[in-house]
Amino acid sequence: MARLFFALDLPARVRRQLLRLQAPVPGARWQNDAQLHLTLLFLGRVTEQAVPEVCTAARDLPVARFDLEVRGLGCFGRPETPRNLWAGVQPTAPVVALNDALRQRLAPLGYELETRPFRPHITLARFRQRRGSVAPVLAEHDQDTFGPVSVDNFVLLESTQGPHGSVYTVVERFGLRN
Ligand code: 2AM
Repeated sequence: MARLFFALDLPARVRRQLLRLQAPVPGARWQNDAQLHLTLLFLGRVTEQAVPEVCTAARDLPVARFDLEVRGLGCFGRPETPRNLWAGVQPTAPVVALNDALRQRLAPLGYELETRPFRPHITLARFRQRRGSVAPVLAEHDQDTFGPVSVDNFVLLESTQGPHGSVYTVVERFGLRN
């Protein structure tokens, strides 16, 4: 079994800007450089035999390349007891369209896809026990911009557990239309 999800990776200069936010917040497990990404569609556990059909389904999507800006911060949960601190992207519409296109291709294969509305975000820190407040980080940085992203491809990533948290490995990279 492989734990798989589709994602956008981010240019080094954007990752560098995001990593500068790291501050000593109690309970925070900050994502490292190699862990920063934007999840497009989470599949969960997929058998090794099914990986080729997942890749086939994601090839040649009818979606054109687009430009984004990584901008703004938010959290899931209340700022005083967050689950997750994240950076946003603008505009969100092309990312939502890419999520839709992937869902249309993957749903017929029988994967149980997330039913909650898709909210594009880049997780910056996770909070194990919901004890650290991100209110000061939000107050200082929630209007910050972290740089442009020219999106001409996306990836299927496999997630495994390493000694320092999740390790993501590219299974396949998929181009978008010009
Ligand atoms: P998160 O960053 O909001 O936690 C690898 O775990 C990636 O898949 C992460 O970006 C994570 O989102 C996302 N993910 C994990 N479990 C998920 C689920 N059940 N539904 C949607 N996305 C999920």
